Amino acid sequence: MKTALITGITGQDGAYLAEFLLNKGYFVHGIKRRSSLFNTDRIDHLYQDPHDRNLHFKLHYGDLTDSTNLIRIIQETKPDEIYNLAAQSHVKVSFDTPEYTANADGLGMLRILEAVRLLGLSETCRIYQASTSELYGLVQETPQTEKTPFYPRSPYGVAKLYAYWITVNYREAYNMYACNGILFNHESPIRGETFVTRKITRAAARIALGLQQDLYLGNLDASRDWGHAKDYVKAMWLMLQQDKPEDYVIATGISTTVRELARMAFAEAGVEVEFSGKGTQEKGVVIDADPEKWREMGLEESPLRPGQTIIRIDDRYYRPTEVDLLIGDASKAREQLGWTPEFTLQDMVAEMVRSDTRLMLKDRYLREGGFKILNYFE
Ligand code: NDP
Ligand code: GDR
Repeated sequence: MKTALITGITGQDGAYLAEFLLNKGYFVHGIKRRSSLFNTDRIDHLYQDPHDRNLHFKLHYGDLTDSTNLIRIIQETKPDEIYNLAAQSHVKVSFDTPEYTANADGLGMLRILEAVRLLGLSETCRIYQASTSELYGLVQETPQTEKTPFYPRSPYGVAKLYAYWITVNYREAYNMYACNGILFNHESPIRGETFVTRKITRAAARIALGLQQDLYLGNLDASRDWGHAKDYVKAMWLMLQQDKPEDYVIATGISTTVRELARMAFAEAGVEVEFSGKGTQEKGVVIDADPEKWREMGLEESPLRPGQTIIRIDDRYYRPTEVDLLIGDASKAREQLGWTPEFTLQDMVAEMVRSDTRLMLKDRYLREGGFKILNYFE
């Protein structure tokens, strides 16, 4: 049985990858951070009692900023494969916490590589680094490939640039099997709520149900190559199953603006939106609401009226330096790994809106049934 160690197992990709590897018969170890509230929602369905004789899944407390703890976990678990997914992964937040982001996202990978090397596991342990299309930053060429020059535009991107190069350096210096997956944006119903896709699908569900009045966004002109996390974790695994370690771009090859994504998500929730105005004055206004959709949601009539403004701009969501356009060319992954995405953006947005609508309906039923959200101080 192969053994994998996943850092960042409580995150979106960690959860999908853990499930994927368990289905392939791996023993999966994961590193989770200690927090004052439970942070394992995304992997609770995979949890196994440590006393289970057929144990395949085990969590360890740890942090990428703590090398002694990483050394201990790697020594104890002796993994065949390490997937380094842990990171302070929010680009905007990295401008507020640049030093921490550099420590976790940049030096974190160095700590893992050094631990593997010092423990004498270089020949048996294969390592994946979660690199990112944010490395490209300021547009140099499109579509972006493994050969496109990097020009990161945020503390997050710069930290990930260090992790990218230290992975390449350890591969060349010590002959380690270490790969960078340069993954473009990928999303899912379990995406963090402050990333723009999930922020929009969640708001579309809430606004269509009358639980929220409006949605504030930042730069609607930014364009991203959005795929589905389920497709992308498969590519991570494929990269570690090759004869030679290499770096690969993983992307769909289609780029869509935030504005268009918002239009798609609201349409999935049965609300037709039209945008007008420029810059921070731009607005998304309701044109129509689909009666079939609002009846499906158990509403007698839509809470929305044509002409109502439901999307507004708040410049607090703008970044000091923006990445305007990402569009990836995954030809190398297609040819060498045999990887192609199965989900379209439309499929994914529909899945996310459906999932958020179910979550919001639950919320509404609880309120209507007189059950309040638990308030510790009441
Ligand atoms: P998430 O933000 O959903 O998950 C990040 C994970 O890292 C969480 O488990 C988080 O723990 C953990 N983590 C954060 N800081 C530390 C730390 N100091 N020590 C240990 N664990 C830590 O990210 P995704 O799943 O979306 O992304 C996975 C990786 O892929 C990240 O490295 C990200 O930068 C990278 N990436 C993501 C892309 C995307 O579009 N999703 C695209 C390209 C790269 P907790 O749950 O406690 O917060
Ligand atoms: P990104 O994802 O920065 O590409 O990083 P995010 O969803 O945060 O932003 C995408 C684009 O949308 C614009 N935007 C907004 N973004 C957020 N979060 N909130 C808003 O209200 C908003 N309005 C407009 C942003 O300016 C940006 O242009 C993600 C992360 O998962 C990284 O970890 C990963 O490396 C990259 O994708 C690839």
